[in-house]
Amino acid sequence: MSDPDCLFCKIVAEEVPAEVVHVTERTVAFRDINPQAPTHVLVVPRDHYANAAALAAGDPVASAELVTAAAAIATAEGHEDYRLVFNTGAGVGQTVFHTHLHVLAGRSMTWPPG
Ligand code: DGP
Repeated sequence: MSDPDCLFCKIVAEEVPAEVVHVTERTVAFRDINPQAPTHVLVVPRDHYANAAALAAGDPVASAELVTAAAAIATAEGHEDYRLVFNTGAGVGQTVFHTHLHVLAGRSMTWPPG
C-alpha cells in the first residue's frame, strides 16, 4: 500500500534519499531532516497509513513494530531515556500524513510539550 504523492512512501521506496538508521520487516527508520534533539529519528511503516490510529486498526503488528524499533534505535544510540511522539492532525503539528513515530533523545525535556 503506497501513495504516489506521499513523501514518506517515496523515502521507503528509496526514491527520495534519507539517512536510514534501522529497518525491519514492516518499518523503516530515518533521521529527521530538522532534528529537535541529538537523536531525532522517524520510524514509519512501509505501508501508507495516515496516522497512528489508522495503522493500529489496519496493521496492529506493524504498529507494535514501530515501538520495538524505536526502543532498539534508542538503545543503539546509547539512550536509556527517550520520548516517543505521534502527532495526529494538523492542529497539533502533523505535517506529513504517513504515520511516523518521532524518537527523541539526548537532551533534557520538559513537560507538557509546547
Ligand atoms: P510531523 O510534524 O509530526 O508531521 O513530523 C514530520 C517530520 O518530518 C518533521 O519533523 C520533519 C520531517 N521531514 C519532513 N520532510 C522530510 C524529508 O524530506 N526528509 C526527512 N528525513 N525528514 C523530513
